[in-house]
Amino acid sequence: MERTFVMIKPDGVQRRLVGKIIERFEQAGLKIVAMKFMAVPMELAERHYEVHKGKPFYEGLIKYITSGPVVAMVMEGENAIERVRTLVGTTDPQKAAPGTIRGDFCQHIGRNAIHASDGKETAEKEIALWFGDDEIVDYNMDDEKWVYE
Ligand code: IDP
Ligand code: MG
Repeated sequence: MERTFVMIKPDGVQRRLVGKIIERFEQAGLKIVAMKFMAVPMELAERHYEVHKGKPFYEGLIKYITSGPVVAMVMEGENAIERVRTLVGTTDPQKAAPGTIRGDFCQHIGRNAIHASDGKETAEKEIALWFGDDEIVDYNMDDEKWVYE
């Protein structure tokens, strides 16, 4: 089982898409193991998007992500990192496939509603950045024997 960090960005919250977005992951058989609704402190935003520092969209990105509350989550499942990225769709919603979250709900690369970790190392780093160990819940999902062979 793999874990990945997922965040519904401020536009997702403001556009009342929280329920619809979470539903996609539940439908796909992913398991929520952590979740919180929060404003993003500037320092956390800067650390989260550290790799983009210096890029032309960086300042706007930090402004965007700190502009309103977000929903931060950890999802668990087989191959969860790649699975979640597939469900989310490509960065630019104009190029995102229909059926993906960004493809179905968004129009612009600067307002793409959701973040998901892009690899094993990033997932580990982001989960530790956003959640304390005591905020991640280990539990058995009752339908697991029907979701996995
Ligand atoms: P990702 O979210 O699909 O992993 P990244 O390339 O890691 O995409 O970029 C992080 C975030 O920065 C994007 O989700 C998007 O919000 C923002 N971003 C990336 N490129 C642009 C751009 O060209 N204009 C505006 N915002 C951008
Ligand atoms: Mg990224």
